[in-house]
Amino acid sequence: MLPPYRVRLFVIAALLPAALAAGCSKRSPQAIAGGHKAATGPVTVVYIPKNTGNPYFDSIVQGFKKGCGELHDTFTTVAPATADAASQIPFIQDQVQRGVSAIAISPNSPDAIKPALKQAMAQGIVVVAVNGDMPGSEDGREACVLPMDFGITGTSQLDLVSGLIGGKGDFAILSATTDAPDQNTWIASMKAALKTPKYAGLHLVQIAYGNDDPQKSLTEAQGLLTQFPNLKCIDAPTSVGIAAAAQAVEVANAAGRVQVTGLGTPNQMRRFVKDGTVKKFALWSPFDEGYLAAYLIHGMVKGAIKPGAGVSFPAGTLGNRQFGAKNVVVTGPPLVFDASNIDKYHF
Ligand code: RAM
Repeated sequence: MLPPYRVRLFVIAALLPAALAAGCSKRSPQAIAGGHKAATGPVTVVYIPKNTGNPYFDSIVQGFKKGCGELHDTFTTVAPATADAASQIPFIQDQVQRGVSAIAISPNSPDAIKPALKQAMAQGIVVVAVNGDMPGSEDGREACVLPMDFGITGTSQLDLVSGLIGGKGDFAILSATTDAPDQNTWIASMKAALKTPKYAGLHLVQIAYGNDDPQKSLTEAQGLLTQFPNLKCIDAPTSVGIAAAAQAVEVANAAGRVQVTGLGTPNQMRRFVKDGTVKKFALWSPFDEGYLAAYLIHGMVKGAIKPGAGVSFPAGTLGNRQFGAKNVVVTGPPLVFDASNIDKYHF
């Protein structure tokens, strides 16, 4: 008979390998501190959009589902109810606990989520930013999928505004949250371009923030209409904001006097284009972003894709894609929608 403490030791020793194995398989396969090596088991991918209830992100989710389905990877999506700076942190931490192979995220605030993402990477989890990058915090993700070259998004927005109001007049921007990295990149480039002779006739009177919340965006848009009687255009580079701005203009009977443009989904904007409230706006395919990200992530988890400028990789039906600077891959192309083509698009 073994003394009781020996029995305890024996039991611990006997159970230890199984417990360790269970712990390892819960984690990203073959996780190693500060990096990851090729996984051989099933790939589990989670996508964390900015918030729930935004049809734009639903399209990205559909793209992920298609890509992950083709690759036989397991896909799930979770998101906070609001797009606040810190709202994604508990969701990231939860997924680290779950031991997923990869976290794809559309960041609400690079600064706020970077520490949690770094913890994920330290566990061997692949982290990819999707739809918005982490400017200045690129060490919080390994790669990034963007829908277009963000260096020209701002000026293409100004071109839309300028074209709609004859190059002259007051306009306002209705953005999402104050922290949103994509929005802030575009706003900064718009401000810089406004100092150049090409846009000298345009006068930016206000930047309002609707937090990608339909009701707040509507209230902000209505505020702009009352506060600036000479306003010629609202540019909302957010799918939530542009729909709210169009609604505000429609309700105020201001169509024609105040133009609305920006980035929106054809499904949400169709009725405003049909009734003449909105003449033109832009977007890309959010579905393709999710689809491309699924292929990129699968290759990274399996060790077949090592991000680096100039490296190219196969992305299913999208063909080969290539990393640019800072491990960014662009899906594209940007599209401009108006009454002549909107019925061709259903997302
Ligand atoms: C909104 C989000 C997103 C932006 C799109 C166009 O849903 O703010 O970040 O890229 O619109």
